[in-house]
Amino acid sequence: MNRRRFLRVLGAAGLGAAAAGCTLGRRARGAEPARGSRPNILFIFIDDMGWRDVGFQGSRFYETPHIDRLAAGGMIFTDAYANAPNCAPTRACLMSGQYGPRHGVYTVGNSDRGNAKARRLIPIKNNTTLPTEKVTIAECLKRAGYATCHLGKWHLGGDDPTKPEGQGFDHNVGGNHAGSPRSYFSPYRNKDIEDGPKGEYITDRLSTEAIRFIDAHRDEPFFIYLPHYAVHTPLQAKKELIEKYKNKKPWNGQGNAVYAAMIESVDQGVGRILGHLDTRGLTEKTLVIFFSDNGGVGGYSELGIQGKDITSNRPLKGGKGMLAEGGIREPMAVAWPGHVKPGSRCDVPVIGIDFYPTLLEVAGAEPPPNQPLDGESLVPLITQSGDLKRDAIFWHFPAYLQGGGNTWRTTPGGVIRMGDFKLIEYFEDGRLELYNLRNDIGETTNLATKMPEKTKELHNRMLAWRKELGAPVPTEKNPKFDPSTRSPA
Ligand SMILES: [Ca+2]
Repeated sequence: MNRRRFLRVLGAAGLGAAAAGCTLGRRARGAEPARGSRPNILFIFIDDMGWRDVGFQGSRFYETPHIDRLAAGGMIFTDAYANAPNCAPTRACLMSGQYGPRHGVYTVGNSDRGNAKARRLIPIKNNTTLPTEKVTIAECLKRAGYATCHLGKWHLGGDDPTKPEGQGFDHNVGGNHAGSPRSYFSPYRNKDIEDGPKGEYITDRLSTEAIRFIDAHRDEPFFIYLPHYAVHTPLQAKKELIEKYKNKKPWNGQGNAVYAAMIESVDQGVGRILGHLDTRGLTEKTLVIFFSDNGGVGGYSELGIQGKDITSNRPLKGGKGMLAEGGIREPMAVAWPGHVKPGSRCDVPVIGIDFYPTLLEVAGAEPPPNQPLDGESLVPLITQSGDLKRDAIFWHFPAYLQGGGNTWRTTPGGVIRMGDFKLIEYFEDGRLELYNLRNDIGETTNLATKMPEKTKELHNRMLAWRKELGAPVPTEKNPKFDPSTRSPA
């Protein structure tokens, strides 16, 4: 950390601070990057969990005491982002360490979703599997001597060699091309997980599988990637937990008892796994990451988008499928005793592709030789020993995601976050939206016309990035477009 930044950080006070930085307290003892010490890695990855869906992000409806304890024991990232507003592209970026234009996984399924007559453009074709020539983070860790384990939702290919087993995972339970479980209760009707006793709950089962893997590999470094099927639809939870929330007073737009029970099952599993690491004396040797793949399903009705609100990401705007903060900002915490200071917070913008170089660094593993990595290691941030080098992070979403009827969660667009500012460009008409997230986290005031120079600065930076990556922008008009389906932009 340079002196100027250090002084700014000293003057900051956590969430809502005037300058971005990682702060609170002194640096942890022995906080140098642990190259060569090879910690175990436990990556807990929740599906569709919103920024406000856990206690440590302020929810007073959902109860997540174990996740909150994990977060309190490490660093909370307030400005952590998924690489996309939906499942598969975020996962492709996470596994490859690359932005979407390098692997072509931009969205889930087809890029031309929704009513054809309401689409002005022909979107860019989407890849639905992660190309096998990509060297995944699991492959790198495996080569470095880690035992690798995938538990839950993969969503990047269902046939050999695109399944987890073909992409670097020694062990896979439940992972294939499915984006959601046919049933949360056994029998699961999923060929990649053996059914448990009738009525077994898959979230409990995946937590148990993590504990089994820990026991089988306690004497060697392990990488457990635990992408829970929870809390994606279908909304199915254990009866006794649903009861608990039925009469609880809703808070901030959060009030769905079944969803709350699904979150509590995740939390119980986190408690069991962390308790088991304790029992085995492995807590000090394990880096734990908690993260989600896109925003919570909600925030639509207040924007006139047809879709069912399950949760609320307020004060963030919108939810899953949108380029607004509600679609991409995620709850995130990192714990690593002796390296990450308990009770620390960081408001530097970070993004899913950063985990690949982060895990390489902590594991002392080599990067793949011919695969540019677009993220930056977060080790300087989590150990409070330095800054990131980049000036901005980007999203590229050249696809349509429908709401109901002729409404859209998003039309094709691109985003840049640079410092406190965020610029969204919609490709249909070149419309630009500029927000100052530092004082307008809810993206209520578009500053594009009020701040033309700032707008131009961010737009030019995003154009340069697109050029560098060869990011395809849809320009071809859709001959089926019927203007009567759309109000003028
Ligand atoms: Ca998701």
